[in-house]
Amino acid sequence: MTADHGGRLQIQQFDLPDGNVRFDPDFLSLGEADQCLELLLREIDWQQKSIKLFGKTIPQPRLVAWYGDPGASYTYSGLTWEPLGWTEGLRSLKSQVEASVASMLGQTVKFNSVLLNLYRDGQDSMGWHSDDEPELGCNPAIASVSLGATRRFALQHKRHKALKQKIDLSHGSLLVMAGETQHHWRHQVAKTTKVQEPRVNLTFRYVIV
Ligand SMILES: O=C(O)CCC(=O)C(=O)O
Ligand SMILES: [Mn+2]
Repeated sequence: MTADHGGRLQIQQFDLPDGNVRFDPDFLSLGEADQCLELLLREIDWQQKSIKLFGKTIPQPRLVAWYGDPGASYTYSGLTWEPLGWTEGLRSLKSQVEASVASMLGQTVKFNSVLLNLYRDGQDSMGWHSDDEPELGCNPAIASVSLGATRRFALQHKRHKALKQKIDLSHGSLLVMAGETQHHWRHQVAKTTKVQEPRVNLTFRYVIV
């Protein structure tokens, strides 16, 4: 990654076969990111849900919340979420994300919902998966904003398992996955003993209603 003339780090585009993944480490300024994190920790209705895995009910290793337009419900791991209404902060972040994603991908993008994850410390995690639920449509653009502790995001090609990419998702960064990425790649945020601080991640999505 190199700095451009404004001292700003450039948007990174990863050379992933069958995928389209871009990363802007400077999406939010430090002040904006700090303010946003503080607001979300305070005002989001964080919940710990349980999921069924191999017949056992276990609590998810993180707190979650789902916000969006009325009717933008979402089902994953056997859980169906009805959205809470947009807060002022989430609505304004959504507009900022839509504008950045449009310039990164060179196409208009609209989101109608956001999944929020709160990783309380390094022991909270998200296992391997693709964002390939039917309500996201065929080639969804997913925009992921990270706040707080830096956590490592790992991508692995589904068929060619030696193909991998690691991206450290830092405070105020924006990661975009588009095109066929969800068909061919899975991703995770693994546990780590190195992180003690919380991290909030928001994935803006368009669900077909
Ligand atoms: O926390 C992250 O960076 C990943 C979140 C994610 O993959 C998801 O919400 O589907
Ligand atoms: Mn995901």
